[in-house]
Amino acid sequence: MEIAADIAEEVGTEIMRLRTEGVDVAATKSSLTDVVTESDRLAENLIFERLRASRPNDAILGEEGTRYPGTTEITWVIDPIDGTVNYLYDLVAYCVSIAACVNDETAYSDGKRAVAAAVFNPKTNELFKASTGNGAFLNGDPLSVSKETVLAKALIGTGFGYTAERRLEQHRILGKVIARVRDIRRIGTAAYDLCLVASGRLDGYFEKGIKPWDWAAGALIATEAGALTLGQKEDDPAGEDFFIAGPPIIAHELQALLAQ
Ligand code: LIP
Repeated sequence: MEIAADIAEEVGTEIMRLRTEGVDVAATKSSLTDVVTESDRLAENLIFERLRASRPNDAILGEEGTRYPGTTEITWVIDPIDGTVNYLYDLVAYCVSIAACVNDETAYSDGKRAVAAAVFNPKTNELFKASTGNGAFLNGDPLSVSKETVLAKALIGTGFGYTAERRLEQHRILGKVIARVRDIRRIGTAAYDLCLVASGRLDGYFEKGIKPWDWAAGALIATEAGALTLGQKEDDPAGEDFFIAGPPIIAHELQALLAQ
């Protein structure tokens, strides 16, 4: 956890410095709006170097293409900048997300589960971290999820994908949810959304189509703060198809609503 926290803080500080020098789109991925900047690539390379120095035999999986095989049971799952579009527009939420994961087919749809993690938002100087069974923390203070139990009073975070087809489906789903909750927040980074659930500053979160590097660290931080993570149907693991997180009652109420 301290390795993840130290690297996340160093790299987050560096990408914020780079942002002041101006940022350009280096490439696009799944669509014209699914962008990657030179900072994304630099940040992933820096995280890779730091992890290779600290944990030379672990595997590393990164959003921007790192696929480094290891010989231990640990795979580091990293998102160098979660909230890339927010970073491009210099908006207030973008994070470095770093998780040390073990294989666990019962956990999430990618068959991995974080055992130690850190998410750092340099714009707000918020360092979230957790390790299995030891709780979740924000800048050293312990975190716990919201005590809200009524869905109609719940502030719910969500997000949208990068293709028009996926967005139309998400718009349809959102139309069912928005009338049944207090309000919706679309902050633009799943890792931060999950940390806000851990902090009780969102009462719940759902999204369709996020990737393992988006959820790996934030999911551990949220569950160590008392959140439940669920898939769309009762026995589905949370993951790319559907990711729901919140205090147990809200998570189950969201799942029931989304299952409709
Ligand atoms: C982002 C996710 C967010 C989603 C965005 C985007 P990225 O990840 O964290 O939840 O709604 O569309 O996928 O691409 O900024 O690393």
